[in-house]
Amino acid sequence: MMTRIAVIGAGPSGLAVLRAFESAKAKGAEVPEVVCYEKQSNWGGLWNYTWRTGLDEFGEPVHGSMYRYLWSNGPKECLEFADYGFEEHFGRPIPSYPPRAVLHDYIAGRVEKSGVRKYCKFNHAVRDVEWAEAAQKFTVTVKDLVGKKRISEEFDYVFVANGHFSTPNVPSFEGVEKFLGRVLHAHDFRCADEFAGKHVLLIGSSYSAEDIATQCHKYGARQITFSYRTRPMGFEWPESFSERPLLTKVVGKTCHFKDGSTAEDVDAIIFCTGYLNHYPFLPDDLRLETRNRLFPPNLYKGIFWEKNPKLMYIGAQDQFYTFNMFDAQAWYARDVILGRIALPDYDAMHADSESWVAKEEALENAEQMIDFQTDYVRELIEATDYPRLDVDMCARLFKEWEHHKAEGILTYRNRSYPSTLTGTMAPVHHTPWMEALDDSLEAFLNQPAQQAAE
Ligand code: FAD
Ligand code: NA7
Repeated sequence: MMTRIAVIGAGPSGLAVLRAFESAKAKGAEVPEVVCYEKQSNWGGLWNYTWRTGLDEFGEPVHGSMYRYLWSNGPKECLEFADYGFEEHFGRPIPSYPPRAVLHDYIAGRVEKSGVRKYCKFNHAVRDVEWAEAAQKFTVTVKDLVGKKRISEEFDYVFVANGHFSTPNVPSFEGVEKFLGRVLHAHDFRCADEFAGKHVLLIGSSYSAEDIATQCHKYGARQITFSYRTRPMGFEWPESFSERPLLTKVVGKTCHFKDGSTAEDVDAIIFCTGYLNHYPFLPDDLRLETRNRLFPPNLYKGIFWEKNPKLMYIGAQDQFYTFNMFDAQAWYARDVILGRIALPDYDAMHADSESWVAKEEALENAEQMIDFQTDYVRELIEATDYPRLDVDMCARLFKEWEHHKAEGILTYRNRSYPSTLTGTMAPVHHTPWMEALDDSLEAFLNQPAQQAAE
């Protein structure tokens, strides 16, 4: 019987797996049958925007954590697919920080072109994965949400690609239950306009806090207060912003912080406290348990579940690199399945991943973290026929991006970077980010011809 592979999720990670096998097939390899189960009605993962929060039309937890007006928070040049550049997709160079719809169009364009939609079963939510040692098979049980039936099928390999920025991590704080305003997690944030004229408290000091706050400011929030657990972000914020240590209690509309200071008249509290790696369909002995980190333990090459490497995780780590790292992982895993790369035994795999974990634990700053993930991606790419990706140039651009953020948290998105594939410098966007209120694909691509050529 033909080897069968299940992929859970058709976000950028799951789609990387489909694309990897299709690429081998196009070069004449015999490839296994691949079935990709996706609980949403379309592909693109988080980039597939939904206005819904809470439960969806089928009573399933809403996957989407992205919001209106979301623009890429890193240069697109650092995530460019090595086998499908932005210039190829859009027919011309485009600016470096595209809004969500533009990136969704790019992700979809590549897979549409390679004809892999036929492998996707949309509106199918994976409920359970079981491993039978004797038969050496997985049984994957799925709910067909439209057909309203449960289906079980057998597979030789399973890819877990369900993303890990969807299930919110929500701590609690004294008095929050009596707060006289709106309380939500970043996962449920959709539209900054709601907070025009308001004083917003954001708990957390990472990407979500930074981006949701600057968005609220852009769309008219009156005042922004951040509350950090470990350290402040330290950007040069506009005057209406302040950073405070951790929230200790909420009394009415007043928030108290660890240093004894208070924020008055708070209208909304947004928990930007990150997400849980959540795999409710996996049994205890196959399930990764980790916080959000650059090298989760027990995953050989950041991919293979060491106790049963027929189960693979794509995109389970924290990410500087995204789309092209998922590709690098997918190509590597594909080559293991195709017998082109041999896995060592458990002890050797575990020793290898432990050495990465130890290196990760010694990292002290963002530049070191960028270099760490660059080395990781390089190691994967060098082992396969994934088209050449200049990871040293990616690392350089990531570091420039960090500097540009430090120079201006409201202006860094006005910057341009060269493509690592073609060397072409991205054109400057026609409107500075703070003034670009329309995030549609049409508005973004409506770049005056003369400016585009400059
Ligand atoms: P996801 O995109 O989360 O896709 C997972 C897919 O699995 C989804 O389609 C989901 O419906 C499906 N799924 C989940 N559970 C099941 C199930 N049980 N059965 C079937 N299907 C299931 N990255 C960048 O590069 N640039 C950015 O600017 C950027 N901004 C971000 C902003 C926000 C607010 C967030 C939350 C993330 C951002 N990211 C950004 C990171 C983002 O996680 C990656 O770009 C990318 O989407 C990860 O891809 P993925 O396929 O691993 O996960
Ligand atoms: P991250 O990057 O995982 O950051 C989570 C933040 O939440 C981080 O600042 C944490 O503080 C903070 N946190 C976590 N638990 C708590 C508690 N209990 N109290 C206070 N603060 C807490 O998640 P993000 O949502 O910002 O980013 C995830 C993705 O979304 C990313 O890829 C972006 O591009 C968008 P810490 O520093 O650990 O003390």
